[in-house]
Amino acid sequence: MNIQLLLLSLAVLTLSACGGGGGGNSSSSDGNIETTSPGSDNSGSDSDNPDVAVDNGNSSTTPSQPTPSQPKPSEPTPAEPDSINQATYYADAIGETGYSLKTALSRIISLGHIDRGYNWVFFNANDRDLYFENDGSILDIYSENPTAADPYHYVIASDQCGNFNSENDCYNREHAFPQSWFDRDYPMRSDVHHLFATDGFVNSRRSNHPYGNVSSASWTSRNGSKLGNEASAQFNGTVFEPIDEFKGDLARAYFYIATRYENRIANWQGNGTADNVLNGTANQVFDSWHLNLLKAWHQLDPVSQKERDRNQAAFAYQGNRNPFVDNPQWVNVIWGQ
Ligand SMILES: [Ca+2]
Ligand SMILES: [Ca+2]
Ligand SMILES: [Ca+2]
Repeated sequence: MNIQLLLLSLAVLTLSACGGGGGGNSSSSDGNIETTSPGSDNSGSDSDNPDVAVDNGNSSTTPSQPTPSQPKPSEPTPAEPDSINQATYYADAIGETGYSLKTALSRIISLGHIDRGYNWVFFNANDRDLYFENDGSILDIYSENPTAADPYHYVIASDQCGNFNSENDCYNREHAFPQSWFDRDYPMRSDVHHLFATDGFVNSRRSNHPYGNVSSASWTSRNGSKLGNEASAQFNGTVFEPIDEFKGDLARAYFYIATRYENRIANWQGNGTADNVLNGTANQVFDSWHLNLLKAWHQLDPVSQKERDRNQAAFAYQGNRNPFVDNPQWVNVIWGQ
């Protein structure tokens, strides 16, 4: 235990010491938002921080890059350091409830957050299938089939987008909370807690539509992710519905965004189509229809080992955690039943 705590501390110190690469300076303010050309995600901005790509590669505490078909490491599991962090990392939030808890958590997860820049390092190291096929291929929430063979697989790095015209052309990075909703600003744009490696084409179909429950699908991806009209009468518009396996993952990413960016998110309602899900407040943050949906998805799809591992890897990488992966009960403590 003590050795692992020491290693964690060293990891954070190491990240602090070499964190100069912050990518908030990219010149990619081209005005494009993710609704536009499919290839826009992989414009020049991806390669403008090569130094960041190098500096993380030799961190021994970042979950190492397993080669395909390598079994999951068995010795010090990520769950162990997690349990240490419960007592120390969240100490200042103990005793808080309601929106005061959210504010306390916001301070905690903002304090150590280092912007590592917009690059591929984290995704190629951590968005890997060690859970379903366990083959080390990209774990793509928009093409993974948890109960059967996947429709296609992506090889790390070599299958990065690239241009695409259909599914299975290449993978890029999905901003679960669309970039246009925070004006493509940093550190949100590079915050790995809401970024996921996904098929480029499905990503472009999702566009900046809110996540929601589809009543009847106008389009369905090969793993069953759907595009169509929202089923709830509270929202009249097109939504994107991921498969059940990843609904909770995405809901908890949204609760993270609401908490980490509590001091900014009330001002985002006018950005792009953000008004579809945001209510312009710093406390509730979301419109009721969307809050109810996120809470329902959070219950439907509880925290999995994949999320715990990814949260630990994100902590090692950018220095902060998703509190709702560590403490799922805090969703109700903050936003009510
Ligand atoms: Ca898979
Ligand atoms: Ca599968
Ligand atoms: Ca899940």
